[in-house]
Amino acid sequence: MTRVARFILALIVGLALLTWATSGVVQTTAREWFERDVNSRAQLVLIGARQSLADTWNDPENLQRQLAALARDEHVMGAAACGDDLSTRSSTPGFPIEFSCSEVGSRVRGADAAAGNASQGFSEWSTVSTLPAGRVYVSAMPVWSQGQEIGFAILVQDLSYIDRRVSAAQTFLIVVFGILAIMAFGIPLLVAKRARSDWSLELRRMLRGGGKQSREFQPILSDMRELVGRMANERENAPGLWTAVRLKQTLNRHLHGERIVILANREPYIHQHAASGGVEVQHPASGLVTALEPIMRACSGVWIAHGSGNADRETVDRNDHVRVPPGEESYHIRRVWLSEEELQGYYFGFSNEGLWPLCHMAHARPVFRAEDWHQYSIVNQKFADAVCKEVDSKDPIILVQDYHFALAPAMIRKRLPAATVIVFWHIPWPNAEQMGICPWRNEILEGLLGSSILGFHTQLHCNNFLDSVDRYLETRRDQEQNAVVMQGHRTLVRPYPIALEWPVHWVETADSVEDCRAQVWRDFGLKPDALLGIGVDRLDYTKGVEERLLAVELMLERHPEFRGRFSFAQLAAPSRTKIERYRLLNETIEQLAERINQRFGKKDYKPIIMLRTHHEPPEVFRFYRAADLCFVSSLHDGMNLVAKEFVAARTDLKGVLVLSEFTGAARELTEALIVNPYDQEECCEALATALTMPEDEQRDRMRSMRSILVQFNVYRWAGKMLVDAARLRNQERVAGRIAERSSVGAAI
Ligand code: ADQ
Repeated sequence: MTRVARFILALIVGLALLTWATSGVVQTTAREWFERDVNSRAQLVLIGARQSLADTWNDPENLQRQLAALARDEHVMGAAACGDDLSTRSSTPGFPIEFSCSEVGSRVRGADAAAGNASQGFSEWSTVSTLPAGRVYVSAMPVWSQGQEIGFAILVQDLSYIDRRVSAAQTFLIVVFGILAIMAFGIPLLVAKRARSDWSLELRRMLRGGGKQSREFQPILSDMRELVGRMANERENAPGLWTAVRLKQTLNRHLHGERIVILANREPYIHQHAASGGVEVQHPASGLVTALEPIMRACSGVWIAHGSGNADRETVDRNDHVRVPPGEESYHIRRVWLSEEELQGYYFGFSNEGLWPLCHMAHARPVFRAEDWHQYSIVNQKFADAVCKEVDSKDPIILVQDYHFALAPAMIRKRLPAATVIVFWHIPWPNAEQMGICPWRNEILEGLLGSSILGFHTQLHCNNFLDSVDRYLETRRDQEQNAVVMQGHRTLVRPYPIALEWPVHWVETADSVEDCRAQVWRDFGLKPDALLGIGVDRLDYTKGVEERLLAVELMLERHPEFRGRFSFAQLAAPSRTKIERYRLLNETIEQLAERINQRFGKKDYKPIIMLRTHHEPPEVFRFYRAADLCFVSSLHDGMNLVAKEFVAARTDLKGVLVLSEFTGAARELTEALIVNPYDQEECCEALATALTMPEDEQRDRMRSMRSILVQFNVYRWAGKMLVDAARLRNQERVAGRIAERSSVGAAI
């Protein structure tokens, strides 16, 4: 029983007892009062009538009339006149026979004797008696004539009306108590209900941030805020799955629906003139785009990028905006146009012939040209200006992507000092010695230190960056926070290993594994018992494609059982073809593939299937799902998303990943066959092991790697980074307010 029910029951029992006790008292008291009243009335009546009775005592007709006059009162049942010999001289009709003159006379005389009167006369007497019709009050009084007692008169009064009145009074009392009980419960209940609803309305209004905050709510409000904050923090750090919805909710809490601004060289959708006429949309082969596009779809905002497609200008509005993804249109791209000269110096020159080989240990010598550096600076400023135009507050959150924009963070900070700039460096960061060879190393480091947060894939890359700063700049290092403080501005340096969306929508929409396999087998004329390995890359020397093909060649040499059975399909998206080193790579790869095909190929068997063209994601995923193994042999790679995509594609838990130890991915996907791509023997054996691996083992390894991808997905990656940025901005806002107040205080 609830506490309230117990309280109500106790109250009802209490009130019932009180009503019962009160009604008893009321009954007794009322009855006494009424009877006393009847007694006095009887006396008055008899005293008043005594003389007239005496005068008509011997005149029976008049005596009868006198008695009838006495009985006219509605409560008098009858009256009688009795002689001194106790005979009835006269009585009204219907006088109760129970009170005959002889009966009452003995009592009247007896009363006189009992009163100690020695005479045999009559005295006053009264009693209450019960007749079948109800209770009556009987009173008698002597009658004198000329000083002589001549008899007595009897008056019988009806008392039943008293009982009726007493019972009516009792009923009234119970009704009054009932009404009181209802009011006693009802009114407080109504008042409490009203107060509670007013209270909760007021509280809700305040929690939503409206209304005046009354003092009585302060303690509860601060408790609630603390609780809500704690719960939200727990949810953000909870081990549960990060999804697009969770990311959106987290960002809404921290960024209150603000737009996200991304600055990246590559746009996620490129408009190209199709050979058949018209315009087609292309999804570029880029790890950066693969990772960031799901974030934009989830959160919306603007992606600022170089408009590189030959139909890009035709598809933008007058602000150079185009809404994407086609059909979904959840965010927009702002295209920035670059001249040939700018593109040559900034993109092909300094970014890809300077910084790219500088940051990757792939033994390609970086080329640093002053003109390239000049264009790099100009273009960084151009993009920084575009960012400042697109933001809609003075302290926006801006995500700057990759090595193309090392100078932009400081340029943005100069124009928007309160902006929170997150830079994510998608490629490795070299050690301090290597960094030292760049003639503009200081400018690059200072440019990056304009950011609020600088993210890398691994802790090793963070350490390399911090070492470079220590070596070349005058800064202060905050060891505890892993931050660098330069001229009062702090930059946090953190690892945020990049990941894939989960589930990957290309996998969700793909055909079954069996169908993918059947399609690939049909397209390339593979025998039913054939085994297929794949490599998927932009054609870049850091990806170790040469080393990969050499390992396949060695494997076919060492393991003749795979000749005629094993084919390796290399999907190679042409990349940076304007650069000599990339053109050379194209030729080398082509020649190498030809040589292996000549050496081991037959009329109906081609060991290397070279697919040197861009493939749209559905096609790439068809290969992932069809293959027996995927070989990622990067010589140095920030993360490498191909490795993760292959694992994500294998919903059947089959297939083996052979992965270079020099990728960031190798730190997470430890159940892959990890190899040193420079070690041809090791790679050759790993390929053979992969092709003979029992299905049970394949499943165990796949299951374990997939569990990592589910948890550490791109929503978590973005969520962690953006929440860190939002917290940092909050701290800076508070610090700004404190500084403002203390400067006002000092001025006073
Ligand atoms: P990338 O060097 O571009 O990325 P990677 O991470 O492997 O390398 O991503 C390549 C992407 O392009 C994948 O999504 C893949 O499917 C796609 N792709 C590759 N070849 C393709 C082809 N032939 N046709 C079509 N699509 C193809 C940089 C860094 C990486 C880092 C990412 C993300 O160099 O180390 O993992 O950024 O931060």
